[in-house]
Amino acid sequence: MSKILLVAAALAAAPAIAFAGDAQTAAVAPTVVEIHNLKFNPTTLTITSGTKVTWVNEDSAPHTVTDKGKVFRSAGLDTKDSYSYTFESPGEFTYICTIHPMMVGKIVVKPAGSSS
Ligand SMILES: [Cu+2]
Repeated sequence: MSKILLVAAALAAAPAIAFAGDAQTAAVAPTVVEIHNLKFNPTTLTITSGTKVTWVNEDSAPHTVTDKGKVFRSAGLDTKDSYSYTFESPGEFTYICTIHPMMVGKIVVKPAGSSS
């Protein structure tokens, strides 16, 4: 039985328990949110504080990245335009595209070094 299979089985068995302990160090969180087909991908991105997130518009339509709490806000992004924001403080940030308000995304910022 390989270690990888055991880890995968453990993760599948407990998806609600966020990466406790050493499991977190092995995973490199993506810090790019693609905007494609009128969706933010990933829709919810979990990072640690101090992480810079970059949104890239892969659609032909223009989009914005607009925090509902007004912490961050992009200009209009045309195709292939990008916008970056560095999250210094923990919290949950729900954002939308103001041009297509049904587009909703979320950034969850955990305290840095909170794994132990
Ligand atoms: Cu949009």
